[in-house]
Amino acid sequence: MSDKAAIMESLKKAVETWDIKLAETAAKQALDAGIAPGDAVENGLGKGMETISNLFDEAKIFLPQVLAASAAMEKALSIFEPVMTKGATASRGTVVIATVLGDIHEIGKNVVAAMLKGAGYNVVDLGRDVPPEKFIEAAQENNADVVGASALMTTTVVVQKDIVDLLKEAKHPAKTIFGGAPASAEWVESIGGDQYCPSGAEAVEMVNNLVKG
Ligand code: B12
Repeated sequence: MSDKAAIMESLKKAVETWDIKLAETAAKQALDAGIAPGDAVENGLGKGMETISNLFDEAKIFLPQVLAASAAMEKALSIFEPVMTKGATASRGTVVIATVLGDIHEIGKNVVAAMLKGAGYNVVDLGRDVPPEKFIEAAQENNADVVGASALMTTTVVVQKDIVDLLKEAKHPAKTIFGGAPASAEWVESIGGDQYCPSGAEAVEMVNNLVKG
């Protein structure tokens, strides 16, 4: 196995075995080996989280293990984040982003926020469990070009529609981009949103297109 493949495997394994120490060392190794943080997140840590999702779906593991796996992923992300956001000039536009009301899943949103910062966007991250009104207030206060919202549950994805409706009501020109497991291109189209985004890897290009278009 090449060094890179071995490091990717360690990142995956760190999440799968909720090994915070391994997450830390593998993340540092990835940076030393010149692996792009986005690549490490999507193809290393992200693959580990896929395993965790599947095991959870199959009831082979339970919430405490998912939480532990999340902690390992967050440790590695905390090492990648400064590198991902370094050199950002914050001149390409402003993106307001958060996880919607009732939903505390924030790993995916954090990955996307870091990638957008790294690509030179001014990112206003409102956190998680954020009411739709707050997205609109932040869009107005910051003259946002794009509003992004993450929802990971079938019960919370409906809040994405409230965001579109409230932006229209406020006549705010920001474009919208939505992600998370229960969202889809069809869903985003049905609520009058502008873009569905399935992964962090595609987020920057999609936001670039929204800002241009
Ligand atoms: C990790 C996890 C947790 C962690 C979250 C830790 C944290 N700090 O975020 C913890 C343990 C806390 C948790 C709690 C719960 N969870 Co949970 N969780 C997951 C799990 C396994 C993985 C999510 C994840 O982090 N993935 C990794 C990231 C990198 O991927 P991602 O989120 O998909 O994001 C990427 C893309 O989707 C996209 N994207 C996402 N959002 C956005 C937004 C924008 C703007 C853009 C551009 C792109 C984008 O880009 C991201 C980066 O690549 C999912 C399973 C799944 N399939 O999603 C269940 C899952 C979402 N959870 C679920 C449930 C039910 C819960 C709980 C209700 C459990 C409980 N009984 O308490 C609670 C939720 C409480 C609440 N009110 O929110 C269910 C939801 C089912 C449903 N109804 O739809 C799932 C689907 C598991 C399952 N199969 O049952 N969970």
